[in-house]
Formats: sequence, C-alpha cells, structure tokens
Amino acid sequence: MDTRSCGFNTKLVHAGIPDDAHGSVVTPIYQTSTFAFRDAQQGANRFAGTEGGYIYTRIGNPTTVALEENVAQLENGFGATAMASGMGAVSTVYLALLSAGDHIVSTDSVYGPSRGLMEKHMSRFGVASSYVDTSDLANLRAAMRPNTKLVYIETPSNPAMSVTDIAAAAEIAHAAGALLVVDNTFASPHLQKPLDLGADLVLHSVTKFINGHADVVGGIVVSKTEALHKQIRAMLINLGANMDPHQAYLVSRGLKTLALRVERAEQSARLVAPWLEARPEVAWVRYIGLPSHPQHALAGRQMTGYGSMIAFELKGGTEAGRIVMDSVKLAGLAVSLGGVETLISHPASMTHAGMARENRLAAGITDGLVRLSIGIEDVEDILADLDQALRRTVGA
Ligand code: LCS
Repeated sequence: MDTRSCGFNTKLVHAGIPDDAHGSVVTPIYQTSTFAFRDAQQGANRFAGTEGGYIYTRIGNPTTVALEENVAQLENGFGATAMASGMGAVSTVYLALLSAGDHIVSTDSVYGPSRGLMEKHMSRFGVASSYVDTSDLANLRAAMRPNTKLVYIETPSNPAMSVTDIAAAAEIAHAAGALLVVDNTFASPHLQKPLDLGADLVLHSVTKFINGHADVVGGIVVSKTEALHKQIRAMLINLGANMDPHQAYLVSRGLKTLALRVERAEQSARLVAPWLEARPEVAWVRYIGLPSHPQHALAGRQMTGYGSMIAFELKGGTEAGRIVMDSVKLAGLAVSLGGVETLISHPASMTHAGMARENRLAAGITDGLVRLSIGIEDVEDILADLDQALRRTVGA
C-alpha cells in the first residue's frame, strides 16, 4: 500500500512494510548476514549491485529498510538510513559531509558527545567548529565563516531545552552555501518536521521517542534529497555503523505507537511543569510549554506540541539535586529519555560530564540542573513521587 498521501498515524502503522511472500502483517526479521544472488532467469533486477537486490546486511536488509522507509515518510524526506546508535548517525553525518578545512556551527547545548566528537576528534582531521547559543540567530549569523559547510542544530536541545528557529537557521545556512542538519530527537517527527521547515537532513537517536521502550539503542538520518541520501548511505556502508535487523524490528514495533505515547506523556508534562514551577523548593523550570520559557512562542509556531522533557533547578543547588535523585522511587535515576517510563537525571554528572564546566555553564547546563523525561504512567503517581522527593530537600 502506498502510504505517502496518508495521515501521520496511518504512516506510523503501515508505511514501509514490504510485500511478504506469506502475507505477514508486520515486517519479519530477516536474520541473515548475506543474500544469495538470484540468477538472471529469476529477474535481472536481482542481480548484484542493481537497485532492489539485497546483497549483504551492512549494505541493506529488508527489516531495516522497512524502518527506514517508514521514518522517511514520517519526516517527509526522500530517504532514510538507519544506524547502530544515535551517535552512529551523528558521526556518519559529520564524516559524509565535512572535509579538512571545513567549519561547522552548532548549538552550544547539543548532546555532550555530539560536541565531544567534533571538538576532540573531527578537529584532528582539520574540521573547525563553533558552538553558540543558536536560539539567538544573531549568534548563528556572527559565527558563520566562508568555509562553513554545516549548521548543526539541536532543537529543543539536550538538556537546556533551548529552541532554535529552524526556518531562519535554514535561510542563514543556505545563504552561506551550507547545509542545515537538525537533531530532532527531543521533538520526534510527531511534534516537529524540520525538512518541511527548510532543513536538509534530520537525525534521531531512535533510542528515545521513536523506539520508546528503553530496550534498543539506534539512530537514523533522513535526507531531503536523493543526492544527500546517497552520500549518507555511501558513508555508512564504509563506516559499518549499520543497524542490525533485530534492532530494526524492535524499533518498528515501538514506533507504531509514537503518537499515542508522545501525546500521553505531554498531557502529564503539561501538569508536572507548572506544578514544579509553583513549588517552593524549585528555583526555575524550563519546559517549552510554559509561558515562562524564553522561546515558548517560537516552539508553538514550529512544533505541533511541547513534548515531555522538563529541566529544572533546585534552590538548594547540587546538594538538593543529589537528595532528589536519591529519593525518587517511581522515576528511574538513569540517562536516556523518551521511553514509556519516567526517568530523572543530572546532566552535569551524567550525560554532559565530558564537557568542560565553563562550556556547560555557558550552555545553560547548571550544576544543579535536573532533567525529567515524563513517561506514560498515571500523572498522580509521578507527582506524588516528586512531592516526597522535593520535601526532603528542605533545609539542604
Ligand atoms: N542526540 C541527542 C539529542 C541525544 O539525546 C542522544 C543521546 C544522542 C543524539 C545520541 O544517541 P545514542 O547514540 O545514545 O542513541 N542522549 C542521551 C541522553 O540524554 N542520555 O543518554 C543518552
């Protein structure tokens, strides 16, 4: 069935499922490393190297391709390429599109390793980088150089929750002859479609909302054009950071309920965020759905919802943060996000520990910042858990 003109929820359930010899309703796991070459009588299009013929799972596998086709349709892209992890997606994009002598401008509060890979490793191969607060477009404009080839933004960003104007960033990038890449992990394609706003590439850690069940690590890159899609695919085939068919099967299963999960978690986040803001123990809350968020209006324009990620700072600073982390019972103290379970984390000591403290602070990742990924549990239970944990911080 051609789902390209169908609605988002129909695409979630049906897009990309190939015709199967036995009529299976979901894509089977093609657990094979290699594919026998068919002889010419069975169809010349099955011969090695021609379109549609599978050769070897690093190059392509039907289970993985089903997921890629699904996500490409969700993001309104030409094609998608799935990777072993979100960082596999980030590194493939960097290596496919940047050469010695090039420069990249990126959001200062991107996921720690996306910045670390650039500053510690790509720099060894002659790629220069600037990290600025891209929520203020003047910073982005000022950071552009004649050799800037890529503008790489994360919006909303992890964990500062800053929002960058995607359409305006695309204009700035394109005017300078650069491409715009958007890490869409925090929003998911249900809430934000960067390619429709002018981006050239979108990437995800599918570990998060797209899979949604905290049982798989994976990544994906969606390209707007065939030329970019081929460039990304060619790099991945050489790099070897491909997604495994078993992984792809699980992600495809989780993905079908993306809209239901995202909407349910957002309903709860919309209650938890103002509740936290009113608490005497809390210094500030950053949730893009709150009018107090500096880019609340922009998020309302370029997204179709506010999601379920909340950052907040406790009045008692790091020590109070430690008490909350140690006291929660329902919320899991863990890195990662976007699953059905509520998770709480402390970025300064966990996800962004590899970042220099001055860079962390400049990016709004304060020492006492707590990050909450709201799950789909009953909101009363989430609030009761946070309530008992916050009460323990009094006097900290
Ligand atoms: N991009 C964003 C925005 C992320 O949050 C992450 C992982 C990645 C890329 C990398 O994806 P991965 O390789 O882990 O699939 N973020 C994590 C986090 O905040 N806690 O644990 C991982």
